Amino acid sequence: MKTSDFSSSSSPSDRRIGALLRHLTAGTYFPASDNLSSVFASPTSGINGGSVFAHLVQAPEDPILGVTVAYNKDPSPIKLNLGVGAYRTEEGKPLVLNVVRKAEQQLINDKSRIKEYLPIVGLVEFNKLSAKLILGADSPAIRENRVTTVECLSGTGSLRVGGEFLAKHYHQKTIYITQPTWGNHPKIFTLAGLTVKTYRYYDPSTQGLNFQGLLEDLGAAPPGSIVLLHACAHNPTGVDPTIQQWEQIRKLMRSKGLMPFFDSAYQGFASGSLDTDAKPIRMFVADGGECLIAQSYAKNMGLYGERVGALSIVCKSAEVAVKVESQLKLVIRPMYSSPPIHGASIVAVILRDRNLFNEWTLELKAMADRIISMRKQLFEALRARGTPGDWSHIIKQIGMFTFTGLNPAQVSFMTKEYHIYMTSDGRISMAGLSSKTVPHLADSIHAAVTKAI
Ligand code: PLA
Repeated sequence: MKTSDFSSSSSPSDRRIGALLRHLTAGTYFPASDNLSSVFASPTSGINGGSVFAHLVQAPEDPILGVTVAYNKDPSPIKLNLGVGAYRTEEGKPLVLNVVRKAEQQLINDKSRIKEYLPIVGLVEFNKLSAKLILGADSPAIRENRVTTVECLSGTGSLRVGGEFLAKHYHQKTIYITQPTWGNHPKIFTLAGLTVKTYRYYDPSTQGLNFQGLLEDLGAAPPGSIVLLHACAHNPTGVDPTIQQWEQIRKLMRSKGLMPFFDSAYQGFASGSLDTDAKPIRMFVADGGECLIAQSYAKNMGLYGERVGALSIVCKSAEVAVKVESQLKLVIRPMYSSPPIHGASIVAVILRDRNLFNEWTLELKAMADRIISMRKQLFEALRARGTPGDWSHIIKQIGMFTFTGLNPAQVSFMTKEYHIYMTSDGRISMAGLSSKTVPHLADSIHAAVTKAI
C-alpha cells in the first residue's frame, strides 16, 4: 500500500491516516519516496513475524520484593510476610502515622497549593530541613553553606543519583560495600558506572562485627576509594559499630582520603532517637571533610510509596557546593527531570512545625520500641522451646532486621511448612511480627533447626 492510496480514499479515518503518513514521509522519519507497505504488514520484525522480544528469558523475581509476590500468591490464612522491611502494627496492618495524616490534611486544606513541576533539585524547604535533620540544627557545615541537598526518589534514588555523580566527577571509580549488604547496593552502583568491591563486615561465627577484617580491608583499599557506610541499623545483619569503633573507622578513612557515602535508610529506627542514629555521620562531618549522605523517609515516616528522600553532599567550601549542585542537576534532569511534590511536602510540613515534629518523634519511638519488644518476645519464645543454639543475637542486633543465621534450606522449609516468608539469607523483618505471630515463627524456627535440614 502506498501513501497516496490513503489520500484518494473517502473515509475520514483513512484521510487522517493519509495526512499522518504525508507528515511522516515529508519529515525525517522516512525517506519521502519510501514504500511503507512493510510498516503495515508487519509493524515489528521478529523472527517469523514474531515479537522482537521473543528471545528474552524470564527474569527472576527480586530477592526481597519477590518474597512479597510469593506471599501474595499463598492462600493460607496463617501466612506471614517477614521479607520486605515494612512496619506493621500489632494487628499486622501497615501504618500511616498520625502526623502524616495531619500534614496531609493541612496540605489539602491549603487552597493555594498547586501541582506545578518542582525545580530539578526538588522542594527547597524540604532539602534544607532534611540536611538539618541528618546533620543537626547546629551543624557548622550547614551554617557555612557547604552542604548541597537535592530531593530524590527515596533512599534508592538518592543512592543512584549520588553514584552517577561520583562516576562522572570523582577521581576514584571504586566503591567498597559491606559484606553482606542490602541486595540492591551492588546493582545501583554498578549501573551508576562504579566498580563495586566488598569489605569484610559481619562475622558469622560471632554473629557480630568483624572489626579487624573491616579495618584491614579499608586499610588496603586504594587511596580515595569510595566507601559505603550504613549510618545505623545495618541491613541485613542488624550489627552496627560502636561509637568508639566508628571513631577508628573515621580516622582510618580520613587518613587514606577514602570518601564516605552514608546510606541512612533507618534514622530513628535503630535507637528510637533521630540524633543518636545520626551520630556516626555527624562525627565525619565534624572533622571538616567531605562526604555524601542518602536519606530515606520510607521507614521513619512510613512514607514508603511516596518515594521521598534526599541526597546531601557535604563539601569543603560554599563555592564548591554551588558547583556540585549545578552538576547534580545535570545528572537528574535526563533521569527523571524533577522529583515528586507530595511526599516532600508532607515531610516539610512535619519538620517545620515544632508540635508535629515532636509528635513524629513519639510515633517513631513507639515503632522502634515495638520492634525491640518483638526481639525480646522471639528470643524468649525460642528459649521457652529449648531451641538448640545461641539466639542472643536476636536481642543484640539493631533496627528492623534480625539476621537469624538460618540457612536457605531452613528458610525454604519454613515457607513450605509454616507459610512464613523471608529472604533466603535468613533475614527476618522484626517490624512484620506481632505478639500474636511470634509463637508461630518460634515454632517454625524450632522445627527447622531441630529437623537439622
Ligand atoms: N538502603 C537500605 C540499607 C535499605 O535497606 C533500603 C530499603 C533502602 C536503602 C531503600 O529504601 P527506599 O528506596 O524505599 O527509601 N530496604 C528494604 C526495602 C526495606 C527494599 O528492599 O526495597 C528491605 O526490605 O531491605
